[in-house]
Amino acid sequence: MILLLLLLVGCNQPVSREGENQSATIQKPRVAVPEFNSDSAYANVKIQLGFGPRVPNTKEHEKCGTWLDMQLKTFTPNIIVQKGKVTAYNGTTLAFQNLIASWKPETNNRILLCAHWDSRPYADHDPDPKNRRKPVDAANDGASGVAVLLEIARQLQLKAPPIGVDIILFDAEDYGPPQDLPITENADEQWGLGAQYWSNNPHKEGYTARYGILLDMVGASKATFLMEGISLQYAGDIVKSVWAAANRIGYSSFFLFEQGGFITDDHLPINRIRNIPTIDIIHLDKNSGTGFYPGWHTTHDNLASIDKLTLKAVGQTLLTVIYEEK
Ligand code: AHN
Ligand code: ZN
Repeated sequence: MILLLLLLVGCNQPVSREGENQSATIQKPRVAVPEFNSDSAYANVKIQLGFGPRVPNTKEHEKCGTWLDMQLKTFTPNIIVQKGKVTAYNGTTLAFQNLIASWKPETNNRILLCAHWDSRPYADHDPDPKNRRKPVDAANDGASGVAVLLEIARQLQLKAPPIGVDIILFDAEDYGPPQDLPITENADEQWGLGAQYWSNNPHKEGYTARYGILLDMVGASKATFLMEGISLQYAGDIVKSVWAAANRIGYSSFFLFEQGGFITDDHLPINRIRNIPTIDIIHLDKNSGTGFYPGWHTTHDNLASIDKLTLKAVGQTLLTVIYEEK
């Protein structure tokens, strides 16, 4: 009798039509977003720097590549290591490896997160000319983005995301010509060699994603992320929604609603060749002289420039974007 009554009550519930609840509110649905652990991200920077500069064709680079592969394997069984050769601006053949880690590989509803893991062979913007052919520790320009993505990978293993996610660690981004050489007209093609290769030869035939987010120099103290030009051109709506998420959760001092310059970075081939709208979260600073974070391509890009607060701001923003997605 009680059961019958319950059934009747159940039947009397008004049937909600699709879209009805959403139209009543502009608030995002409240979903549980995991807490990004910035101590873990910081440790990921430190371990990468422990190998030494990760310049392609060196044993430091090789060892770090092996470590990254091992780390990713602890967070998902779906790993593809894409190995190959590319030719640098000076004719040097670089052996590269792009590391691709996937969650929910079966769904087409997916997003792409990426960063480069190689270090620049030359600190060509160092204030001291003696340092300008030394390799860069690349704590910020390389290791920081990878460190944030490794912590996100750990979180993705702890709690399955609502959508498919691919994390790609690109190699051979930063082997562009030193700035004291004359600029050539194919300058765009001399950077992001690993990302160019992947864009032409994705790890799965016909691979695509709804959108992509590239992290570059996301670890320095008091970083400012301006809205980068190529990102706005190809994926303006994604820039705006990511910046809105960051501001909503309290990171307005990092994510500024201000336009920055056009940067040749790994997102360029992903946008142009792969046609995936991809944004670059990159530390731009109009007062630094180079337009980038002040230690860019100098020997000062080392562990001392890394600040956990910045890693947290970027990592928590990305987790918010991922777990609020549907
Ligand atoms: C140019 O200097 C043309 N692009 C820089 C892209 C880059 C280097 N990002 C990090 N390191
Ligand atoms: Zn660089």
